[in-house]
Amino acid sequence: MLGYSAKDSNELCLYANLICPYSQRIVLALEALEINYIHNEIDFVLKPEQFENISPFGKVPLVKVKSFYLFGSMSILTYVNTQYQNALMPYDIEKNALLHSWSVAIDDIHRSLRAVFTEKDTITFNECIKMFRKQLEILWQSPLNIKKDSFDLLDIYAAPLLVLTSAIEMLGEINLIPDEFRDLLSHYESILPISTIDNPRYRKEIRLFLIENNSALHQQFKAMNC
Ligand SMILES: N[C@@H](CCC(=O)N[C@@H](CS)C(=O)NCC(=O)O)C(=O)O
Repeated sequence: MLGYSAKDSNELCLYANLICPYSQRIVLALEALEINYIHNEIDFVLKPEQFENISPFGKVPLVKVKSFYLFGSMSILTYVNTQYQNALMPYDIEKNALLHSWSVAIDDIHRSLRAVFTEKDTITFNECIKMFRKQLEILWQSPLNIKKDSFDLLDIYAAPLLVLTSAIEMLGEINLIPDEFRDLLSHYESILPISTIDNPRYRKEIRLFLIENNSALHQQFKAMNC
């Protein structure tokens, strides 16, 4: 725990959804910094009209800071990090630039995971899995060295991806995570001060998505659109 207490924490208001990995990044950062915030859970199927008015693309996460709304997990994390003395990532021009490159790559890997999730054709599905695993292997070679004991912004980007992948893998009985990631995954699960990681509801919801195609959550995943 880094032990920050925000002077203006009461003003921070998060619009998020528990199953959205981008929202989980923000929750991770806020919890790591012990920043108080107001959580508004957004239903993807029944989005509140008021939310559509404040979110330019109707997506979560969205954060209200003072009098403005910030969207896009990357922008929100950058803001939070700079606001709290770079506690999640010491300021260093080259390192920050590299982090940016790798965080964009992680977003691409999320898109590949979604393809694995949604592909119906067996041959294309197998190709998607191959591509996804290859991308994770490349991520493992990240010059920012993802295999470390501490916890910083790169972990915040990578953790929700790995945890979602692991849940899909476990419940869908497919092998998605290269072996070298196994320790890191347990590491994330053990050190991250976040309810989502161990949250039985999170795992249950993914199970419902995979097993009960008619579940309300299935509708949420279909509407998740990320
Ligand atoms: N690039 C955005 C992606 C956000 C995103 O795709 N959010 C999805 C959920 S994971 C969403 O809100 N989908 C609802 C919609 O598009 O209607 C970020 O990093 O925050």
